[in-house]
Amino acid sequence: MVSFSRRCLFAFLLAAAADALRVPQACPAIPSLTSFNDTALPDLFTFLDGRKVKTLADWACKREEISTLMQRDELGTLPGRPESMNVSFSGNTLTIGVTQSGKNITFAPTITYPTTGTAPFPALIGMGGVSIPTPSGVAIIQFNNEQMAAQDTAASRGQGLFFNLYGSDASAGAMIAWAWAVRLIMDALEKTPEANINTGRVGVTGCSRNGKGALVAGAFEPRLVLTIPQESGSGGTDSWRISDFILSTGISTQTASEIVQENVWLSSNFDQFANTSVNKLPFDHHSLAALVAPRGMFAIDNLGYDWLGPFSSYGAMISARTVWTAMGVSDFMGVSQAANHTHCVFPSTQQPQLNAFIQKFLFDEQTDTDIVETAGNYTFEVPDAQWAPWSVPKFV
Ligand code: MCU
Repeated sequence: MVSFSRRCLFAFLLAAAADALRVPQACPAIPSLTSFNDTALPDLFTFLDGRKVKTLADWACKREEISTLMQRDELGTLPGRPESMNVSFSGNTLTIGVTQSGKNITFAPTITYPTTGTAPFPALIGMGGVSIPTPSGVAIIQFNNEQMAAQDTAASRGQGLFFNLYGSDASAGAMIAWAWAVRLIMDALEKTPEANINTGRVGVTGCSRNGKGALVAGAFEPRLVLTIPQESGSGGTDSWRISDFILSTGISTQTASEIVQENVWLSSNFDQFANTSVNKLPFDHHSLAALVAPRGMFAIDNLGYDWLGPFSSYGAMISARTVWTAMGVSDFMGVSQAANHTHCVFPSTQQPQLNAFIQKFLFDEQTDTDIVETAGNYTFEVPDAQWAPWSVPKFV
C-alpha cells in the first residue's frame, strides 16, 4: 500500500502504479461470461464473481480481469516480448530490430529534440504524429503506427510489420499491435541512454483514430506516465453502450456495429459482440481508460462532431475517473470537451489545461490538474441511475 503524500509526486506515482499493477497470486477466477448482459457500464468495483474491489491489491486483480477480457473479446492478444531485440541509435533515429520464430522486422521511430530544456528529455510518443502543440522542453518520438499495423479499411486486417512477425491470422487488432510496438520503443529507449530520453517521463498522444491507439497504448504500457487521447471517439474514449443509445435517438454516432465494418482497429473476436449486443461485454471503454490509473491521463474532446459521440466519451470518462478517485488522486485524470472546432486542430482554450498536465507529469511540477470541463450541456456523475448505478469506494 502506498502513501498518498504528494510531496514527491513521481515517487508516489511510480509506487502507486507499481502497486496497482502488482497482481497478487490469488485473484478471483474469471468466470464463464456467456450470460453477462448489462445495459449499464459494468461496475468497476465489482469482480465478475460478485466480490467487491476494496483495496489497491483488489484493483490489481480487477485490472487484470479487465485486461484479460478486453484482449480476448475486443482488442486481441498482446504478445509477450519477442525472442530478441536489437537497437541502434543514429541521426535521431532509433532503429529497432526484432526476431521471433525465425522472422525479423525492423522499425525506426524518429526523435525530434526540443531546442530548450535539459537532457535527458521528457518525451511524448506521437501515435502516427502529434496533433497537440509541441510542449517546450519535450522531445517528440514519431511512431509510424500504420507501418506496424495498417488501418486503411476493413481489408487492412492482418497487414503490417506486426503481422509479418506473428502471422496474418493473429487475433490482434491494429491498436493492440501498436501498443506492443510502444512497449518495444520503451524497451529500446531504456537500452539506449545516448538517445537522451528520460524513460520515467514519457507520455503518449494521438488524434482521432490515432487517439484510440494512444489510449490503448497508455492502458497497456505501464511505463507511460501520461496518456492524452484527442478526439478519439468510438473505439477510444467512447462507451460502446452509450454510443448505441445515442444512435438510437437519431444522432449519427459511430457505434460498434459500424466500426467493425469500417476498419481493423479491433480484433475480429469483437465482431460477435458488435453484431449482436455490446451489453454482453463485461467491460466498456470506461474500463479501458481505468487501466491507465493512477498514471496521468487527459482526455481531450471536441463537441463539434456527432460522429465522435461527445456525450458517450463524457459518460465513459467520468465513469473511468472513479478509479482515480478511489485511489485518492482524481486530479490525475482530466476531461476537457471544447466547443466545435476543426477536427484534430487543438483549440487555444485548452492550452492551459494541457500545460498543467504536461508540467505535472513530464516535469514533476505542482500544477492544478483537477479538470473536468465540457462545453456540452451534460450532467453525468457516478452513481448515474442509467449508466453507472454503482458506488465508488475509497481504497483502503
Ligand atoms: C474519430 O476517429 C475516426 C473515426 O472513428 C472514423 O469513423 C473516421 O472515418 O475517421 C476518424 C479519424 O480518424 O479521422 C482522422
